[in-house]
Amino acid sequence: MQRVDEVIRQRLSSQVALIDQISGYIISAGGKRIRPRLVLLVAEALGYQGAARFELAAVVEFIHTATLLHDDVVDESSLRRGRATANAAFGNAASVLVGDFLYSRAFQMMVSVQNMRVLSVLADATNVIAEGEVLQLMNMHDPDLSVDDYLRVIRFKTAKLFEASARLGAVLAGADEATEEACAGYGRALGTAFQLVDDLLDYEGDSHALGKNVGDDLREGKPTLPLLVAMDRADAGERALIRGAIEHGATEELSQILAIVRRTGALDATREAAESEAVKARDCLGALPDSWARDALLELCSRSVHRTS
Ligand code: GRG
Repeated sequence: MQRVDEVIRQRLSSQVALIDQISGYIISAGGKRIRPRLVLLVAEALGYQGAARFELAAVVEFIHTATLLHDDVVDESSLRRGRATANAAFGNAASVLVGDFLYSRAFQMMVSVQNMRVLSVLADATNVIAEGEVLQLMNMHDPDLSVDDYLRVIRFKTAKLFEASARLGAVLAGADEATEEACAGYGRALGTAFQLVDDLLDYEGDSHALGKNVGDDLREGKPTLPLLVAMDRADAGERALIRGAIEHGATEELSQILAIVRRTGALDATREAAESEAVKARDCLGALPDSWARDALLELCSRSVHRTS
């Protein structure tokens, strides 16, 4: 990961001062670097030791960071990684454009690996991520969203980059098709678990630990699994309250709705859904030979479900 950080630092540079400033601002705030870890661990587990793994690990972190910059503009978020979001600090236009810089820099870097499969995996992944975000936009303020449609959004917007990261490790290692698909399946299930927990933490998390504001989903009228389950289990009056909050966004009813979400066991149900995705992810790892890297991939499954940030 130190090598990945070196690549990130080198490739961030631009002659345009504002790009250096904003991309440095968001990248230096850290982040968990889970997606690059997936590239490195899968490559390691399959015996690939070449330098392209560091480049591709940095690529997925750049793509992730570009999506965060864009997402915070779309959601009008003000806190990320424990500090003011780039849009709050530098404005929407600068955030979107520096997101574009990181995204296109990622494409320059992936071309340098000179592997058509790598390009194909990343081109498909970024396209699906953008589709997921547009789907989510279309689902805003819709209290009748089905659980399947909700799951589709999180598979697209979040799980796809996890899937691509794990798949890239296998592609670099020249794995056979079945092994590559198992790695991709691992990433997809892990990413789904990760986003389910993200949506859970928006209700039960702690803003300080998370480094971002809790309650934003409800304020925005975003129908995520905790709300969908709570609506299903609540009485008629409570259901009407939640429907109204999704339709119009809620600020005053926040604590009342949180109490309903807790009482109906919707948070436990969301964690159980994440747990069952983590089990799927674990099962996929049966395709990898025993190694410390495989053990680390296994550990990521439980960490993703029990995380607080
Ligand atoms: C630029 C390809 C491209 C698309 C733009 C805005 C957008 C379309 C996509 C946004 C997708 C998105 C932000 C999904 C949420 C993913 C998520 C769970 C982010 C938080 O990830 P962590 O917790 O963050 O890994 P850290 O800070 O630890 O890196």
